[in-house]
Amino acid sequence: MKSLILLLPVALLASCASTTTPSPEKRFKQADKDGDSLVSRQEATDIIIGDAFDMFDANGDGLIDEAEYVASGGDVAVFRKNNKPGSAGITLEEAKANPLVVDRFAVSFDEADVSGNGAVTYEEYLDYIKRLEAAVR
Ligand SMILES: [Ca+2]
Ligand SMILES: [Ca+2]
Repeated sequence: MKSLILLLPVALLASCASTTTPSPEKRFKQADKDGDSLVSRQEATDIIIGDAFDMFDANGDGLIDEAEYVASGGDVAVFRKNNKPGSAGITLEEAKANPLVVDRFAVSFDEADVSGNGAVTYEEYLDYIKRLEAAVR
C-alpha cells in the first residue's frame, strides 16, 4: 500500500535524526499542550502529524500540493485520491481528519506509551526517541 500514511513515518524518522530538531525537552513541552507533564494520544497525534505535514509542505503555505507531495516521494495517484476534487492541496485539518493517517500515528503512540496507560511521560518519550534513532542508524 503506497500512500501518504506510509510516507509520513519515514519523514518523521528523518526529522528525529536531524541536528536541527529542537531539544527533546522542548519538543515534549510543545506536545504537552495542557501542561500536565503527560502527552495524551490526542496531543501526540496533533504534533506528529503537524511535524510531518510541515515537512511535506515545502513552501509553508499550509497546503500540500501535488508537486510537493511528489517531490517528497509520494505517488500522484495516491495524492489525487486523498485530495478533495478541485482543491489545490491537502490542508493540515484534512490530514488530521483522515482516519488512515491518524491510525498510523496511533501505532507510534502505542510504541511510545510503554506502560499502556494512554499517556506518555517524558521518560517514555526519551526512551522512544532513543529507539527511533537506533532504528535509523
Ligand atoms: Ca498533556
Ligand atoms: Ca505548500
